[in-house]
Amino acid sequence: MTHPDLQLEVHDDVAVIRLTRGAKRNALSDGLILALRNTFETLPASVRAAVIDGEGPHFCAGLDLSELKERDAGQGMQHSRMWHAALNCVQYGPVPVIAALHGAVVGGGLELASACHIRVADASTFYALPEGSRGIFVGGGGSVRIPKLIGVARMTDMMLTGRVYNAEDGERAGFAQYLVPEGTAFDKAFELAKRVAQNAPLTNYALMHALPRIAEQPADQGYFTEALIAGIAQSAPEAKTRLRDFLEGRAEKVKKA
Ligand code: 1HE
Repeated sequence: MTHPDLQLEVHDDVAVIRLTRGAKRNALSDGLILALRNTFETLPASVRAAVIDGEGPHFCAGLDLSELKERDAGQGMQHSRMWHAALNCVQYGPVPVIAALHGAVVGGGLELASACHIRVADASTFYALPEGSRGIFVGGGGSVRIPKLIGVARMTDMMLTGRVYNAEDGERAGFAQYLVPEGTAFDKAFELAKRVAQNAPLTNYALMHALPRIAEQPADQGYFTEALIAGIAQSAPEAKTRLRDFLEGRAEKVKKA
C-alpha cells in the first residue's frame, strides 16, 4: 500500500521509513497510520533493521486533529484499536526500529516513537502530551508504553499540566537512549541500524519479542521463558559460528567505553 505521506527506501539491509507530511508537521491521518502498518507488515525479507524519521522541522505532531470528527464511544474505541494494531506492527514487527527524533515529538508522535526499540534525539527535540489540554486521552498505546520509559508519575504530570520536556531533560527522563547535536539524529540512527543489522536475526527477534514479554511476567515465569529463548538462540548455527569466531580470535572484543 503506497501513501503520498510515507516513503520507504531500502539501503541494503536497512529500511528507511520517512513521514513526508512536513507541511502538516507529519500529523498522522488514519490513512497514514494504515500505511505505516502495511509498510511494517510487508518489509522486504532482506531488511534487518529500520529507521523511522520525519520530514521537515518536526518528527511528528501526533494525531491529525482535522480528522477528529464526532465519533461515538464505539467508534472512538475502534479508532484507538486501529492505532494499537499499527504500532504493534512497529514494536512486534520483523526488525528492530530506530526512531530519529527532532523538533516536536508530541501526542501520537510520542506514542509512535515509544513503539520503536531505540530513540535517537537531536538537540531540537521536545516531548509533550497535549491530549490533556485537548480534552482527550492517549489512544495509541501511550498509557502502556510511555510509563515504561519515564514512569507513571512523569506521564501524569505531562498530561495534567501540559509540561514539555526539552531534549536534554527528555534524555535524562528516559525518552531517548541517545542525544546528539541538532541535525544529526538521522545519521546516528542509520549508523546504529547498520550495527543492529549485523546481529544474529534470532538475537534481535528475542530482544524484540521475548524481552518485553519476559519483563511483564512474574519472575518465576520470566526465568523459564528466558531459559527457553536462550536455548533456542544458542542452538542456531549462526550462534555457533560466532562463538567459534571469538574463541579462535577472529571476533571483536568488548572495548572499554
Ligand atoms: C496539524 C497538526 C495536527 C500541526 N493535526 N494538523 N497534537 C497536537 O496537539 C499538536 C498540535 N500541533 C502543534 O502544537 C504545532 O503544530 C507544532 C508544535 C507540532 C508545530 O508548530 P509549528 O509552528 O512549527 O507549525 P504550525 O504552524 O502549528 O503547523 C503547520 C501546519 O500543520 C498547520 O496547518 P496550516 O494548514 O495552517 O499550514 C497546522 O494546523 C498543521 N498541524 N499539527 C492536524 N496534530 C491515537 S491518539 C493520539 C492523540 C494525539 O496525538 S493528540 C495530540 C495532537
